[in-house]
Amino acid sequence: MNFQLTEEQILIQKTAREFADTELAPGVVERDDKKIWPKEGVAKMAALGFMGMMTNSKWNGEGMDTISYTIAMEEISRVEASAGVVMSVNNSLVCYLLEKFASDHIKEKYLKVLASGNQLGAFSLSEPQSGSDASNMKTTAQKKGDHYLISGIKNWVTSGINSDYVILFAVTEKGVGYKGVSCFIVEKGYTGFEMGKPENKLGIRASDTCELYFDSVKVPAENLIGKEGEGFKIALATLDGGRIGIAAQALGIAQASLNASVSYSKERIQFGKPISTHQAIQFKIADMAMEIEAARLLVWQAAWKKDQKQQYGHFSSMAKVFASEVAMRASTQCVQIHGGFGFMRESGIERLMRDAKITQIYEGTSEIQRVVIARSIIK
Ligand code: COS
Repeated sequence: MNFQLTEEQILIQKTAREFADTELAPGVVERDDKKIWPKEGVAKMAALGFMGMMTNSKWNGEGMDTISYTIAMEEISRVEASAGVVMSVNNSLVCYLLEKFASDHIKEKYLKVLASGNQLGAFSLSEPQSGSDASNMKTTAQKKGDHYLISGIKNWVTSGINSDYVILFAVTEKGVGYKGVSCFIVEKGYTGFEMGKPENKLGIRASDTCELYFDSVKVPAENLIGKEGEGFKIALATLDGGRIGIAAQALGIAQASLNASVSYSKERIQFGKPISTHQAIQFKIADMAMEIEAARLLVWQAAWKKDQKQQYGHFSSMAKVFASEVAMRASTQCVQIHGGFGFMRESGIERLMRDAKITQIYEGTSEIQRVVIARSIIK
């Protein structure tokens, strides 16, 4: 067993850390407050190769391992979780899915521009009535010769507004449950495809989330990914990897909470001495540090198992549920340590707590992760 990062992984960590601190940190509180999409940050992440990190260089990706991806995700999300989720969706829900399941024609046409970060992808599974019960969708895709006609509504789509292409799941055969779900790639310009208004969210406010409306949208049959009826398994297999990215995002938020808590507690004087010398604060910091180390090991283990091509689905669920709960606890304690100052918008501290919350919800709630974990154990 070797806990040492490789030279390449250390370089990625350094690059992502410096980039986040110098390029993302300025304006992060304002972007959150005013819901300003991190356009320049995303463009620079693309230039650094962060938008298609695990995709093979044949398809314009960087061909890196999943551990490198989690390291970069942690560093980006430590500073701006909104930029982190844009990166995460493009890497692990869009590029990964296309590389693993799509035809070479689709890879040539879409994956190359997505993995290079020149264009951006979104992943659209949930609907108003189907979140955790994901196969219970109503969006339909009817085959008509050389194309499909797609109709329905999708919601909570991250990057729904700023993306160029959307991975879309729709029912091609009714009455057969998950076996009737198929996967497509859909272009923004297609007639009948409209976006809703940006949602007003608790956290990750600089990222965009919206509903998508499909009114008899004509999608070429060649845009089907995999075979008809394989869509649900494609979605779940993709989410197995996506959840590692969200776990790494949660880890970044937790680490930011610890860093801020340590530096503030050394400066803040109460009862004649820095609050870091009070045991009440020390115990909070000790708990945060301990839990973050444990979360990081779970995240890296899940990533390692994926790279080793071992069964990793329930390990990614463990990493996500644990890291997201650690992020929630650490960010709440961080606000507590900062007291009244931490409760103020301009402090940038309460943002950590608001951003942490979504990591317990998207790409499968903590409850769903526990279902996945329990099923893998009680077989
Ligand atoms: N990868 C590939 N296939 C998988 C899989 C995975 N990780 N997990 C399950 N499957 C397969 C099953 O083996 C089954 O196929 P067979 O009948 O051939 O064996 C099929 O998929 C259906 O599985 P299952 O019966 O377990 O489906 P359920 O409806 O019970 O759903 C959960 C399972 C709840 C785990 C799933 O619906 C889920 O993850 N929901 C959350 C969705 C989500 O994350 N939404 C967020 C949207 S993205 S922001």
